[in-house]
Amino acid sequence: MVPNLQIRCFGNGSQFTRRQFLQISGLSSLSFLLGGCGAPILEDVVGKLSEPLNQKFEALIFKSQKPVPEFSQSEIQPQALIVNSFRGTPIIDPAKYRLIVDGEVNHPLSLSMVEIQSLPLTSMIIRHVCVEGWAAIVQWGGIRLRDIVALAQPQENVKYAYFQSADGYYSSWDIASAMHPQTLLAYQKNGEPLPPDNGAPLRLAAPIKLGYKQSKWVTRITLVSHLLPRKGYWEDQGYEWFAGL
Ligand SMILES: Nc1nc2c(c(=O)[nH]1)N[C@H]1C(S)=C(S)[C@@H](COP(=O)(O)O)O[C@H]1N2
Ligand SMILES: [Mo]
Repeated sequence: MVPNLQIRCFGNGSQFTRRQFLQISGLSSLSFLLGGCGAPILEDVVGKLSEPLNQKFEALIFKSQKPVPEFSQSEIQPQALIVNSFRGTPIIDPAKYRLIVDGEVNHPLSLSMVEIQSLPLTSMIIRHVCVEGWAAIVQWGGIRLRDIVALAQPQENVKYAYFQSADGYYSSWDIASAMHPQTLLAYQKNGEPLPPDNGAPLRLAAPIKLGYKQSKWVTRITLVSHLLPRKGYWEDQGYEWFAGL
């Protein structure tokens, strides 16, 4: 199924086994799928990991990006997250939903929620901050965006990620922020399945950017080397593009 068990580590000449690489990159629980003879639904996707990531993205993943301190369970504010949607809640059939990952990548992806939910789950309790003057401590559960990006095999020159949403919303991020270990594509909120109003089936969640960068109902991620003229729904109306916290 996966013939290439060695991944060459650029730069220092050392080699990682496939299992070591998956552990380091946070994809360790995929490794059971590699040897299993059951029904590995991610067989096609996981097979792509047999190829080395390019040097730039290996550096982004291996370099320690400073994690933002998280809150405790008792600090969650279940009522504080105000639904903020510019155009209401789009109707999405989770069975038909696909997340498209394309652009300057070697392996464009089209992933179902079943596939996404078989990837390692990360949970974090962070503060969501909206420029309109409110904040909420929320627990988000989902997959690290960096794991999805790695599966798509981005080309070396990729510098930005564009996010398109089912309601017509759009935004763009610098690639370093997108690869941060606490940047998630979330499908859980406060331990429950993500409600439609909060972006189900899949939304961005991260403690490093303001609320308007955290696109709900994400349907397409496009990885590119240049920032396009349309930067984001709010960004194009004068809101700051980087919007870091
Ligand atoms: N697709 C989409 N994503 C969006 C928005 C939106 O209107 N559409 N609003 C943004 C803003 S301004 C904020 S503060 C958060 C609010 O998330 P919530 O509705 O889950 O509280 O979603 C962000 N993501
Ligand atoms: Mo917001």
